[in-house]
Amino acid sequence: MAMEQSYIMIKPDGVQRGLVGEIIKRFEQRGYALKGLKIMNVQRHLAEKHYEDLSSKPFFPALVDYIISGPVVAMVWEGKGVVATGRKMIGATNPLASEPGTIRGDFAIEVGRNVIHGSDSVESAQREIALWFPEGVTEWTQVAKPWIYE
Ligand code: DAT
Ligand code: MG
Repeated sequence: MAMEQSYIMIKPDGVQRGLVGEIIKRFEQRGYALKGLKIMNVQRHLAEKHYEDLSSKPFFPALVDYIISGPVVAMVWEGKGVVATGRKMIGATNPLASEPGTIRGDFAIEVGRNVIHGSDSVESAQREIALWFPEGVTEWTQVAKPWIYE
């Protein structure tokens, strides 16, 4: 059975602030496997599509402007429970409500500059991975798996 995957994206503020290594480190150390990784400038239509469920919200235009304001790091991480656990590692949407120890709780203050995106369900993860990685992701086997999974 294929392992669960999540779409994780370091937003422009996270890239500009030099948090890429720190964030990758946390997912690697947890035991998850990196299957897709690229830095890219985001076209407006891609940002709008990614957040299409929020298009009626008053903050939608500012959200899209923020996502296209600089390069993002788009990633696919794989492993047991990665969607829900990734969300826990990321913290609450509003960083002021994020627990210390989470990425937003350690590195952010404002909801409009909250450093990182993580898929909120397995279904959204599949949609987002198809959207951001239409070329597909890298197939490789994590040989450390028997030391991470029983
Ligand atoms: P999350 O990123 O935690 O999945 P979301 O999907 O509800 O949160 O919203 C997507 C992004 O939109 C979020 O990371 C920051 C922005 N956002 C959400 N709620 C907001 C609000 N009330 N005011 C301003 N920006 C908001
Ligand atoms: Mg969301």
